[in-house]
Amino acid sequence: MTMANPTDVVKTGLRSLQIETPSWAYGNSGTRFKVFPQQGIPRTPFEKISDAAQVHLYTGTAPSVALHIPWDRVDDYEGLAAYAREQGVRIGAINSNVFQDPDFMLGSVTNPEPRIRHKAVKHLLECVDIMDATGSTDLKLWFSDGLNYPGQDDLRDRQDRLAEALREVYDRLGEGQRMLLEYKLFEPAFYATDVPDWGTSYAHCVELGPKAAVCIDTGHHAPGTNIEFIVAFLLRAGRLGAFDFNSRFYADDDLMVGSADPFQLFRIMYEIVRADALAGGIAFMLDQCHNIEPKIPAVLRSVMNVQEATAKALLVDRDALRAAQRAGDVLASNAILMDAYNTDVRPLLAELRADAGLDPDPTAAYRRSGYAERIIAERADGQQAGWGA
Ligand code: PSV
Ligand code: MN
Ligand code: MN
Repeated sequence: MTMANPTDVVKTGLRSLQIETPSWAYGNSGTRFKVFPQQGIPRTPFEKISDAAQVHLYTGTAPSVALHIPWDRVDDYEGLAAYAREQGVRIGAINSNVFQDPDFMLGSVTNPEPRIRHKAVKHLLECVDIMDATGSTDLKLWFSDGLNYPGQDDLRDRQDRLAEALREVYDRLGEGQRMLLEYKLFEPAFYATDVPDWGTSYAHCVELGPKAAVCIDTGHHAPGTNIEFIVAFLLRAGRLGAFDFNSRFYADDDLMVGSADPFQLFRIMYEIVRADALAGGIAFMLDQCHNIEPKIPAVLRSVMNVQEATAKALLVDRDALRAAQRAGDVLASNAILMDAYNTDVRPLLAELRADAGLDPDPTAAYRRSGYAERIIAERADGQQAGWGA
């Protein structure tokens, strides 16, 4: 039997890869110390979509944009979805926000007070209404709920309240709609978080039913966590629903994916390729904020970083690897993986873009287009929309 041409394997795989960009990546953002305002920042959700469309225009790989409610609240969601289509993209996951209203200081869906829990669930149900209006299939849930001090509240009761709230929202999901439950080890709660790890998320998803799946945010783990193990486990269990890609040096840094540890990103993408899951219902999203770098070029870079890691993962000679693994040949197995990782895939990606009628260098093409200058001039007045609004 002849082996398929590796270049064809990579190109076919990459053509099926789609990366969703987040509306909040295009707005001003910062740390708890400072938000650095930039020029040309979108003033409305429509302008965020227009910026996201630029990323798709030059990469051909980012056809959807995630919304965050209430940051992206509009009167007419059907109109927003129609505008997205006109721009050549679509609305992706609807991200809920039950972490900024002061009522949620002691928790949202796990709050000891029923009135507050009801308010949180009402917001989540509103997000499903927005999915109906926009045609989005994914509801993304991240809860900041947790405790700062031992004894502050009952750990087990909070799990019961969480399960009850999730059930109410899950039962409201329509045909083809999913719930993606994100976990995070710590922050803003420091002693205990109500959904701290993939195991907790997974257990709730299994209890809920097949429309619930885990979202892995790559920045939400303890240092040194083997994320590709989590990926492999959840894929095997059929419960990996989505990624929130970003990079971290310390905690939830939300830096450009593939910038801090490209090797980790390769290892993650290898598990995806190994499971033939590149085009199989996993939402590959970015969850990033570009505080000190220009937004659209940073998102372009991020999309290209995921493409490069995926190309390298697709280059792994899986037959040879399996044979070496079965033979117990430790060094050969490792070498096969590293050979793929150490390949310069940039020429191949340039070729792939040229095949698709795109500029081989998306960043240069974007720079030449004059879009950046145009939005700086057009958006000189008005308030920026978005982050923390
Ligand atoms: C907070 O940690 C967070 O970064 C989560 O990762 C969410 O996905 C994101 O905010 C948007 O709500
Ligand atoms: Mn996230
Ligand atoms: Mn985060």
